[in-house]
Amino acid sequence: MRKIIHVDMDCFYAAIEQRDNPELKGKPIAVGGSDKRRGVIATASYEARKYGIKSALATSVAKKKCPRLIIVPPRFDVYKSVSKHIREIFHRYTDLVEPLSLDEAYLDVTENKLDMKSAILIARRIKEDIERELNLTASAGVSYNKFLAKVASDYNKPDGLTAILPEKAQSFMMDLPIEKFFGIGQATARKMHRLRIKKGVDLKRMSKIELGQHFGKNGQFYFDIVRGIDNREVDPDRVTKSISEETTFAEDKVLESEILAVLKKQSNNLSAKLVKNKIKGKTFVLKVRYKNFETITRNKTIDFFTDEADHIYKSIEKLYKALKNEREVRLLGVGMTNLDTELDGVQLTLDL
Ligand code: DCP
Ligand code: MG
Repeated sequence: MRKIIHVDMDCFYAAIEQRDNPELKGKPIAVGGSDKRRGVIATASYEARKYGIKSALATSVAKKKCPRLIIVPPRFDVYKSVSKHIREIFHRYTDLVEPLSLDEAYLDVTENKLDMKSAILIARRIKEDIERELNLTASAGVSYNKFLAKVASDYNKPDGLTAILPEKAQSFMMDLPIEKFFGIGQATARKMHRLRIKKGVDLKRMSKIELGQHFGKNGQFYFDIVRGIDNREVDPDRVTKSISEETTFAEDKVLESEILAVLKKQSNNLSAKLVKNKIKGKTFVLKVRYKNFETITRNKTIDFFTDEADHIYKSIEKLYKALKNEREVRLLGVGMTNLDTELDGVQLTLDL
């Protein structure tokens, strides 16, 4: 039986800003772009979350929800250095650390550098290290696989420490809303709700065949996960899974010719990034955010890996034209996933 910990910092950017500026403590703050520049919120303090302020919300909308919200511009250098420090802390316990983003990571502590038996104790020590050395709090989850560890860290935020022991996993899962299941995003959740799947218990009633019919390959994964089965390993060499270019406009764009020109430029930039990092990919992603902040993505997979701007643009152009858009667009993005870095096991540090 493995011992997996998932650590996730609380209100990461916002907590750092409140730590470094006492005037912001106890107040509703959000880190993000200014409403004057059509910015969006990266994250919000707990005081602000009460008003429904959350990641990806347009700052202008956030200010309407909470007029005394304080908007703080991001300081990515500081977040990166904090991130580096927490990773150093993780590595005191194990080198099997798989970062998922700046503020979260999986650790496999089945065997660990301090020969500690209890993963719960290790999680507590990590939280204490973080608090003492960085004056920030993290939430941790402990279990026997990645999925359960992640669900556990989210269970009691902030400053939480939750363990899901094998004998408790089943009952825990039955009550879990399906939105919290790994890999189930908003669209899948809506589809599940239509099928009257609301919680783990409903999901477990579905046969493997039914799930396959409705959700394809992912159905198999959901079938396993609701039974507490997740054999994914903690992979310290996991590389970036996607790479993208995004632009938010100062003024909305409607003209197709103008939009395609932007997409072409983004395809060129993306290609340059891919070439620079010696990466190729085969799934192109188009992202469009409309004036009303509605955001859609469309993707297309080709059967070979490429880094060429022409290949990228040709697919992106088709995807865009298929939208038959006449709406005002505030943001465009071009991205690539299904990268060949997932094949060769070489760790890449991307400077994005
Ligand atoms: N972030 C972002 N845009 C998003 C989501 C997150 O820029 N759409 C950034 C800001 C967050 C950080 O990534 O501080 C970590 O993301 P989390 O989802 O872990 O959110 P928080 O750490 O802010 O809050 P929580 O306490 O819920 O983990
Ligand atoms: Mg976090």
